[in-house]
Amino acid sequence: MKKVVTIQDISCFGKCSATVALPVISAMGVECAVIPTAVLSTHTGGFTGYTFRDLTDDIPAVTAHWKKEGLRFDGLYTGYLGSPEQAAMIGRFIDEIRPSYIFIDPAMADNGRLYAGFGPEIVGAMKSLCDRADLIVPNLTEATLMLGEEYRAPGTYDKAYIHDLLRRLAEGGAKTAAITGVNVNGAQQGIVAYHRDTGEFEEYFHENLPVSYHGTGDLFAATLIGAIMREKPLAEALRIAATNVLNAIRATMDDPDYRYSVKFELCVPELLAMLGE
Ligand code: PXL
Repeated sequence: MKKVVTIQDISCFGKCSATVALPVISAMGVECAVIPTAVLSTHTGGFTGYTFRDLTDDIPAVTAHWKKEGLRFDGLYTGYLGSPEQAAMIGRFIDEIRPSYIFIDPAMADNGRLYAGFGPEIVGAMKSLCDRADLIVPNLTEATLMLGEEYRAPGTYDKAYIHDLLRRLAEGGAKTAAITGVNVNGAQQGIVAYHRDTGEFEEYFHENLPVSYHGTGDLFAATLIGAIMREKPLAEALRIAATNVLNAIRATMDDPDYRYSVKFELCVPELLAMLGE
């Protein structure tokens, strides 16, 4: 059985980050360890008055203990960080623990804006982590922030623009860069990936559902690393991850509160069927 460690926050209510990664990756037959970057009473997307406990100081201590224990991981998956300083600590985690596959979701922004609570310093910190990755999955907002570009709304760009962003992102060092939430014509949205070594692109486009829920990026990322750990080729892993998100959104569309995330729990049977189980 493969073993992943995820480094991201625990939002006690609201189904995102670690509270999605743990159940989804486990259900996919992959062990999931966790280093929490912060503990919040809820996520920051639409709630106010949430608590926030920063766990930055714990990361070096956990790293030192795990190094002493000789723990080994097939994959590292990082998401939402509690502070920009955590990026450098995760860099040291990579140096000390040497996970075989490094997957970075630079979860910091969406719809043209940084998430509440982040200042501009998070952008360079996330970029430095992305530059060490085997695979990165920024959404278009995160990709443009990391490249110092203006955000462009859906329908105001073409595929050539996305290809250019991907090439420039991968120049920093990431082996494969994928941009999520690409929407060139309104009817469809999808993911476009670029492999730096071969210069090849891969993409997966699907129906663009007319709703939006919090936490879907995290569900996509968790499913993607699960599928990669189950040795699916990237194109198939992208399809499985996107389909799992679409299924979960469809299962939630009777529930109008976008803050409560999607009912991914109802979609585990279909997810396992996509893995061939
Ligand atoms: O889904 C990304 C995310 C993760 N964790 C926290 C968040 C968000 C997005 O708003 O607030 C705490």
